[in-house]
Amino acid sequence: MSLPSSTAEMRALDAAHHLHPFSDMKSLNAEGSRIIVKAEGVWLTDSDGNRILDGMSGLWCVNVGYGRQEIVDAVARQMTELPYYNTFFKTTHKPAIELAAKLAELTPPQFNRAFFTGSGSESNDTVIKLVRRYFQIKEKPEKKIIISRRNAYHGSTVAAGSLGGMAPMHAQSAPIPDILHIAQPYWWGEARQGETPEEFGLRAAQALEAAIDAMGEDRIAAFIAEPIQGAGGVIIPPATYWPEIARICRERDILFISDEVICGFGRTGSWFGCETFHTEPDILVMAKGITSGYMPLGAVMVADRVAEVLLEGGDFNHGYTYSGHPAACAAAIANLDIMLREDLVGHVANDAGPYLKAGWSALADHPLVGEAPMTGLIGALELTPDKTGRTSFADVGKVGTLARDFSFKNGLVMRAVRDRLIIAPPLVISHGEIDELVARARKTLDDTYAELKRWGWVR
Ligand code: PXG
Repeated sequence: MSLPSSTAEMRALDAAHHLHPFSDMKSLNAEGSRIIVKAEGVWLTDSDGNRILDGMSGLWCVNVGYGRQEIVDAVARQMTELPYYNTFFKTTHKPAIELAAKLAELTPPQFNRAFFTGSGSESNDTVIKLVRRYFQIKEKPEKKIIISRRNAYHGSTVAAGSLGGMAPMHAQSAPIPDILHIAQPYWWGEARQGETPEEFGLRAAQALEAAIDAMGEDRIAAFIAEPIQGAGGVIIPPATYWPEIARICRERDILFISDEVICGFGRTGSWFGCETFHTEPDILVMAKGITSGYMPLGAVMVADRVAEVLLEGGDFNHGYTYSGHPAACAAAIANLDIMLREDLVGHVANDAGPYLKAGWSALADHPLVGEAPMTGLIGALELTPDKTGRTSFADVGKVGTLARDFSFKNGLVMRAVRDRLIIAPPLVISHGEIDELVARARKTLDDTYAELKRWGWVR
């Protein structure tokens, strides 16, 4: 069959045959999916010709923006020369060699070796095996528990979903053993009455120390965290959190894994989120921005002190058909060349980031907004019925969804997590586009507020 051209017919075909990720398919099919047909810069076009500002960089990944012919050409050249070869059985190829060396240059100095995967989930599955293998080789096989955090997102495979702290995922697929979840540093949602962000940040970090003591340091292999929890709602920790975590990781015999799938590649105004927050990880988890989403690719970077042990340990029995896929590596190389040439990290740190933050912070004066945090080009708006009291709406998630739908109508993609609106636009966003984004976000807040008044949910 060939694809019909009308939106209605395409929607019907999608509803009949396509199962979407993380979706209630019955209600989605009744409503019909939005069909995106093309994109350029920060702008999406749907099948009805609407232009929508992509405030989410696709799914937190299109860092260099859409329409980069240079990446397309690099992939096409690689596909012509060598579309596929594996990196098992004593072979390698030029794109994998070049990308691994490039990542060693761009990451903090302790990182010199990359293991390639096809996604962030595969990267985190790799990490679980890798840290357990590390302690096996060190003859401490009982050190295998990995500490993570509630509401963390580390992917969707059985193991990565277990590592994550998403209760609705665990409810549908029980987590694998030997993973422990501690508190998240979410001041708005979880601080005690009267507790300052600084006090709360310290308390949340010390939950790591308490967990290590409770389980016994001889059983803990690692702590994994996103520098800023993305899918959990853009939870930017209080300033006291990361220094205290860094102290604990330094003092204890555990590995620290920074999941940079969202925060990596410029998002927070440094190459990696760990640099923005001054932590010293042993392992970096990557995907998304590594290719700006043009091709699927993930990577795990291993610090020298870990790699040196692994290199002495014989076979590491792990790998994927598409580990270091040549076309995906070619996309990553071209993408990183663009980021370097255009100094997109500097652009986020010194120009687009501060400019968006100024406009975004001003939204905190809106009666619906409790807080409006932003670091680099990743931010959130906490929606609340009472901005003085850190209170939540009774039916959590309903207002967030309402606001997200208004946002789409207003030509801006924002995501809603519970009643928190989040954005992470392409790093190339211009001042004019930022003005447009902030204006559309404010209109979305006004529309949502007016509707909530009609419902009698706000005064
Ligand atoms: N780690 C982090 C921090 C992520 O955000 C993954 C790992 C897994 O990556 P893959 O490539 O396997 O999807 C992610 C992915 C959302 C959303 O709704 C977020 C992600 C994926 C899908 C949806 O915000 N993050």
